[in-house]
This record gives sequence, structure tokens and C-alpha cells, in this order.
Amino acid sequence: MDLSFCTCRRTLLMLLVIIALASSALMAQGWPSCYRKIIVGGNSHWKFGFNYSNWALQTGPFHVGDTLVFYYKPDHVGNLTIEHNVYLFKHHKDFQNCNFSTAIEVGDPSKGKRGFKFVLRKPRPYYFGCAARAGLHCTLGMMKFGVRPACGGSKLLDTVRTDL
Ligand SMILES: [Cu+2]
Repeated sequence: MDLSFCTCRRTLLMLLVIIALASSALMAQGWPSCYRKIIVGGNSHWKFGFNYSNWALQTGPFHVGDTLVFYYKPDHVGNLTIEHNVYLFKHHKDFQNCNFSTAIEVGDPSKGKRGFKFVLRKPRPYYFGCAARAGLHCTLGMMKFGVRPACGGSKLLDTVRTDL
């Protein structure tokens, strides 16, 4: 009698531990059903001359766990082929100035055809830009934007203002 009560209690305790672990794992990642898959630029995709800072402001707030999808393909201007890419800036100032010297290429020109996916894994600012034509796509072409995903699909932070 005593023994069965003991076993039962232990099972119950283990069950509680499992439930606690599972729910904390979910909390840490946010609720999966809330994740969004966001096509950068919407129907305009990732191209020269579209205002991505405005797009980001209108599309946010973004959340940790959201996936950005960049669609792009080479542009043909006369007999010139101009490819796009996706770089991640390390510093806000470099992002502002379209200085790609320390930026990292995350999406090379070939990745855009199927849609280059970038998951916003952390609640920190992310600054994107196209480095094509020595930064001209970033400066003149407005191919840059910043997002700051909020934790766990809740309130808090909004899109980073990139037009400042
Ligand atoms: Cu470009």
C-alpha cells in the first residue's frame, strides 16, 4: 500500500517535470503558430529602387522566430547583367552609410531564385543591404532595411526606424 502510493507520487512528479520542461521550451522559442514567413518587399521582391525602410515600418512588428524570404534574380540592363545579394551589417553606422567593409554576405546572387531565407533568431537589430555595384544598390537603390524582432511573439519593440 505504502509502496504503490510512493510510486504513484513519483510518476506524478515526473509528469509535472516533463510538463514544466516542455512549456518552458515553448516559452523560450515563442509559440510556433505565431511565426511569420515574410516576403521582403512583398510582391516587389528584392529589387533596385523600392523603399525597403518604409516597407519594414509598414510590415512590422517582427518577432523572434519569423523568417524573412528574399526573392531576387539578376537584372538585365542593355547587355549588362546586374546581380543582387543580401548582406548583414555589423554596425548601425555602416548600415546608415552603406559601408559594406565589415558586412557579411548571407545571401549570394544565386540564392534569390528559390527565395533566400533568413530566420530572425534573436531579439536584436538586424541590418540588411544589397552590396551590388559598390553599394549603389544600397544608397541610390534603397536596398536596405533594419528590423528588431521582439521576444516571444509579444508586444515590446517595433521595427527599427531606418529612415533616420
Ligand atoms: Cu541589388
